[in-house]
Formats: sequence, structure tokens, C-alpha cells
Amino acid sequence: MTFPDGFLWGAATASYQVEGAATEDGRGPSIWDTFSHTPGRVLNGDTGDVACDHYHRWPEDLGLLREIGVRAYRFSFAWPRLIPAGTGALEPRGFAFYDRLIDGLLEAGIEPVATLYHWDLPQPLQDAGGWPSRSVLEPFEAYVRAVGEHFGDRVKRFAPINEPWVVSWLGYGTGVHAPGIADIGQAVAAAHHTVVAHNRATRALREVVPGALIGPVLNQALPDVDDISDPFQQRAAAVQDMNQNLFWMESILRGRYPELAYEVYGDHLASVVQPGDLDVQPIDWLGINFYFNARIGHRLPNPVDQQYDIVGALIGGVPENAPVGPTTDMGWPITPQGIGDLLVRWTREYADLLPQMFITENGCAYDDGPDADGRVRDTRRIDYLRAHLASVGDAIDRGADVGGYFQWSLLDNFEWALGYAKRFGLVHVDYATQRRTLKDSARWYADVIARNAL
Ligand code: IFM
Repeated sequence: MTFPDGFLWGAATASYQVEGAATEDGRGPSIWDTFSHTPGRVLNGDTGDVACDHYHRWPEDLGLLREIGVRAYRFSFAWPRLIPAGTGALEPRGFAFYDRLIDGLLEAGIEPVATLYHWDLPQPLQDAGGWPSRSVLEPFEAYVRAVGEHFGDRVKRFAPINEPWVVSWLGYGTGVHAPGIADIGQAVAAAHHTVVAHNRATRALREVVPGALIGPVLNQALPDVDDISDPFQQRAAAVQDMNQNLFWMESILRGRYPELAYEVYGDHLASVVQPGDLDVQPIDWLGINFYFNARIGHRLPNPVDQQYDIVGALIGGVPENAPVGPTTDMGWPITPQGIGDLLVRWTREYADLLPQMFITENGCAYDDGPDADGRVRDTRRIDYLRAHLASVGDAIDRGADVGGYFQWSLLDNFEWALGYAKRFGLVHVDYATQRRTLKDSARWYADVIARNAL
């Protein structure tokens, strides 16, 4: 299976998950610093204080990217490194760090693909209300503008917000992510404000970055139930689809929320939408992060991951659907057909409104470490990636316009509420020594990239 010419092969990371250097060079505190330092919030008390020490070791990590042969690297700017208090003074040492990284990437012929917000909200902005409050909007726009003005001569491809569903529903709905609030009203308000912030960021970037290519990055999952003719299962599937997929697809592409959102969220939604909030800002690409189909009722082993509790809270319980098939270390089902089905679904449902799609994240956690000979034989990751890439290729054959694929993640890193316990990397990180080891999957991926084919 050969991929289209110019297919953008990449790998991804995010600031808080890899950088470390949490208090260095003027970086301010983010909600994840506060959350991870609060006992009981993150498994084993892990924090991102050091993480992969990428802040200091980025030249080595750039070497790894070169070795794998990626054409693009998706990273995120840490807002609290650039504007430590969230608003006001810029921190030149933060800008200098990303200057070095970006210049290094460009010298290596690797395109920088930048996320503006991958969950590290400056703490003062949470103290002022966070994403459930409109007070976050002006500071976000000012931050985006500052980033665009400084880096826009070298970075063209931007994603304003990574996974707005996670920001709102795990941060404010179930509270398993920072800032740890469990309140449906706040989650709905936060969800709406991610849409408004996305729109404003898109407009601001267009103004300050000539030739900017801007796209949302949405974590999507198709609902999966045993019996779609059963009304309860049908309802659960429709609510999951609205809650996770259509809320952002409809608002960003069509400038409206699904009727079902108003029905299910009621006044929580109606009371926060203001005139102009949903005015469509044209996007250049759609980023999809895909890990698994949403098998409603499947209890995940990680308490942090009970996303179906959200559907249950919204409709009063979820139907039982027994788990099917193998899972990764996250307990996530392995459903490679889902990634292709999503790409084909949007191609059909949004037709001319749909820009080119990119898989901006796909990957799996498996706890494989170096064998006695030092080699990391992560064959399960290779199987997972191969199956998902085959499904992407199949979707392209079925008419989907897909411009690239980013593996999550370049490095094993801080997996949020699960700390360092889950390893998603193509590269193994020994956290005690910070030694990096390319896994077999990295070599396999390098070969796929070199051949532009599976
Ligand atoms: O580690 C995360 C990443 O930050 C966002 N997408 C999903 C990944 C795996 O859980």
C-alpha cells in the first residue's frame, strides 16, 4: 500500500508531557503543575517537573526525529513559558527556547507543526475562572497573536487547541484532569469557550501570519454498541457522538451546534452562547486524533478514563456492552477500522465543507523495555500502527483526502493522570538516567516513511 506523494509523516509530543524544566527561565505555573503536585491526583504522585527533560535534551531528540526520518514534528508551545502569568509580560527566554527548537527543525528539513494549547493553562487564568469563563478568551487571543507574530516567519501550520473535548470534559466534567473540577455546567461552558477561542485564534493567526495553515485537532471516536436498533443503545450512541464528535465538527465547520446538544445540555449551553461566537472561520485542515472506537459501556481499567460516565450522567446510565477483543495497556480497545471509517464518514457528511484531513495523533501504550541485549522489541506497537495505517490507506482508496499522519508519541512521556506508568513512545525513555532507546517500532516506522508505503 503506497501513500500519496508528499504525504506528511510525523511524530508528536506536547510541552508539559516532555519538557520538564518546570520552574526554569521564568516559566510560570500551569494548572498541570498545581494538579500534579496535589496528592492523589496523579498516579504515583508523578509530576511533569522533569518529564523527559526535553527542554535541555532537545538536540538529542531532534537527532531521533532525523533518525526516524519524519518530515514534520508536532509539538506544543507552553503558554506559561511564553507569558508566565497568562497575560501581560512576555518571557524572552521562553521564546528563545522555541526559536532554537524551530530553527533546529528547519535546518534538519523537518516541518514544525505547532499546537498553541495542549492543556497547560497558566494557573492565574484558572484562578480567574478558567475555560468555563469568558475571561480566558482575550488572554488566549493575545497569546496566540504574540506567538504568530514571533514565530510566523518560520512556522506555518498551527493548531489552536489540542482535543477540546478532553480540555472541557475531563478537566471540568469528570475532574480527572487538571484543574480537577467535576461539574457538567462548567464542562459545557468550557466546551463552548474552546470553540470561541478556536475561532478567535484562527482569525488572529490569519491576520499576523501570511500563509498560515490552521486547523483544529479533535480527538474523535465512533460510537460502538451491540444493538443499534435498541432505543436506549441508540440514544447512548447519539449522545456520545454529539458530546465528543459533532459538537466541534458542526460548530467549527457549520457555525452551529447540533440540536441534540441544546436538548441534552439545556440552559448550560443556551446561556453561554453569545451573538457572533459561532461565526465560521474557514480552516485549512482538520486534525483527527484517533485511538479507539467508543465502545459504550466498556469499563476501562483506569479510573481516569471512565468517559462513558459522561454519557451516563447526561442520559441517566449507559447500556451494558461487553468488552470485545484485545486492548492496549490503557485498556483501550483496538479498533483500527474506526480510523478509516471516521475519515470516510466526514468525507461523506461534510463533502465540500471539509478541508484536507490529517491524523494528528495515533498510537498505543505498551510497557516494553530494553531486553538484555538493549533492544526494545515492541511488536505489539508495530501491529497496532500497521493496522491503523492500513485503515487510513483504505480510507484514502475510498475517497478520503488525507494529507499526513503523526504518530503519538516520539518519546515515552508524562501520560497525564497516569503519570509515567503508560508508555506511548517510539523511543523508550529510562526516566532515572534520561537514556533514550529507539524501539523496534521506530525502525519499522522509519522504513514506512522511507518507502512512503506499508
Ligand atoms: O498523551 C495524550 C495526548 O496528550 C493527547 N492525546 C492522547 C494521548 C494519549 O492519551
